[in-house]
Amino acid sequence: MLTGEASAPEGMRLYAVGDTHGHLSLTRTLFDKIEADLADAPPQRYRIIMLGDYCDRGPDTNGLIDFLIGQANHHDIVFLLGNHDQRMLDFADGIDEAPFNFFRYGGVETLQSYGIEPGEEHEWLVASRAFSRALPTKHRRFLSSLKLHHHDGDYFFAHAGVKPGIALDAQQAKDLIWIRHEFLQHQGDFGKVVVHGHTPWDRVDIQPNRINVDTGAYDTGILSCVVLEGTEIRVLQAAGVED
Ligand SMILES: [Mn+2]
Repeated sequence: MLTGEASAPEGMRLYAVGDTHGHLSLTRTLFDKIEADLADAPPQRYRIIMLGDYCDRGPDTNGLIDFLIGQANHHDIVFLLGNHDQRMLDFADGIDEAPFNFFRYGGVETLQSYGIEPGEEHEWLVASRAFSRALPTKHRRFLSSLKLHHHDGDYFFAHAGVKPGIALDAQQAKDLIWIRHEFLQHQGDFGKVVVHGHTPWDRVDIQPNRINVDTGAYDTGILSCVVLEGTEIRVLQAAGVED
């Protein structure tokens, strides 16, 4: 199934939001736009799919996770797992096999948003224990509940993508949250159109077999959402500079 032919379920509008990376204010603005879009032309039903990577890099992972947990009371939302979210949870549990990667890819900002002084990389276990104590139970529960993939109609949603040649329902976790080139370079039909984030692009990238919604909010200040309804594809964006 390819874009243009692929359809959301009858009567259902889907909103898929790219990597938010601790940017609370941009995420709030985008949710305002989604709510305005819903009010403007109410669908029979709708669902919001968050494509993962809620933490790291941006200034307020703590506030963003609070906000997202709260939004689940107002909307039908599916929260997918990103590689950064998995690493955040692993760091809090002290089981990260490469803790330095947590520091080097935006984890310092995550720790600071929870009031933890990161300290030196080689003392990571101290920060890990402090983080574990500071992480609210509801945040830990949120991170532990994130899903690896989701599908609605002819669309399949995963943080990073899928491994070509493997059935969508047989994909491995590491590919769903980490894969890049092998997926991005694949030209063939995956069976459903894969909607993903993970690899920042200069715009929402609508390809025949996949749609990349990650516009690198932490770097560009642009957070994007693709709106899928019938066979139609639209884009909503929030833009701004934070802190
Ligand atoms: Mn990612």
